Amino acid sequence: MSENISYTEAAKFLKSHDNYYILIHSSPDGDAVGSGYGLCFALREMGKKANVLCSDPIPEKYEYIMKEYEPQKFANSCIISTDLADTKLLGKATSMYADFVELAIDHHISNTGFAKKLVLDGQASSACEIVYDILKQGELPINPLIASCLFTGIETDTGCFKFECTTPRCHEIAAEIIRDHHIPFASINRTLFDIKSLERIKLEQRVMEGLRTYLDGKCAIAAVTLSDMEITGAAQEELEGVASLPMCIKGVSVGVTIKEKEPGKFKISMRSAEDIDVSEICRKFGGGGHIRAAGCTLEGDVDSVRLKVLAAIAPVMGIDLWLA
Ligand SMILES: [Mn+2]
Repeated sequence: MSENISYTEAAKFLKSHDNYYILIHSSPDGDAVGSGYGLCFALREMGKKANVLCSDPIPEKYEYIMKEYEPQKFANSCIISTDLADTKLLGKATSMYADFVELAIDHHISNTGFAKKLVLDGQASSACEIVYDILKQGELPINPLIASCLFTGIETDTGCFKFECTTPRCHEIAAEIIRDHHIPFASINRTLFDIKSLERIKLEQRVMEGLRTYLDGKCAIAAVTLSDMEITGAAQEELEGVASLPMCIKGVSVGVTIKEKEPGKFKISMRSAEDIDVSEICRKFGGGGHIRAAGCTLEGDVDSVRLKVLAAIAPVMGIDLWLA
């Protein structure tokens, strides 16, 4: 198990080493990208060497971050992670570092304690929020580029300050960032939340067409198969946010998205609007996450996976699946 350390201890740790590899989870989202690269740029500002390692390509929309990044060459690195709850999420290309993580910075209460030291705040909206406060409390550098990175993760993990995890602190940090660093927030917002590729729009159309409600209309399930991806030409990294589509339907309190990752292997994303703890449901399938956003992996075909998921959700909602 990890030793829990404070933000100031984490800042001290970051000052005390020279070369860093920063691990983030595969299928990187805004918080993984923002916290990983934000921390990387801060370490470089401190005169350290640092690279971010991710098993998957970084989605194109984060180009405003990636255009500032070149990998550096160095040896003997100290391995740290951000936004990584479990080393199982590392993916193939970085899984060899799983047992060597010195410091994890995370906001998932489900963090498995894989790192020697852990900064964990389950109340924080995002890993970016924690990285920001570590940098602030440790008086470490924050420049407009670092601020843009950290703003990104706070925005994406709070769904633009809409989700339950949004706190006064999120708004305070956003305010500090806008006041002190003059980041181009309007253009970042448009890039993150408004602009979609034509392929993604076509994929959304297909997903919406296949969207069905169950359990008295309280549960909605959407599926994205490999053939949907092929027909529309959408790339895997363009799937971010698809998981929120089933929740758009009035009356739905659990939204499920079934994404085929490889033939017969499905990533399940669950979202809930009310007091239903979807992380509890996902844990039954070996997954985890937050109360209102969680995930797991299931094998089979779309229909059998759909049934498995429904069978797990129905009792939690107090509905008999066979009568619904
Ligand atoms: Mn996160």
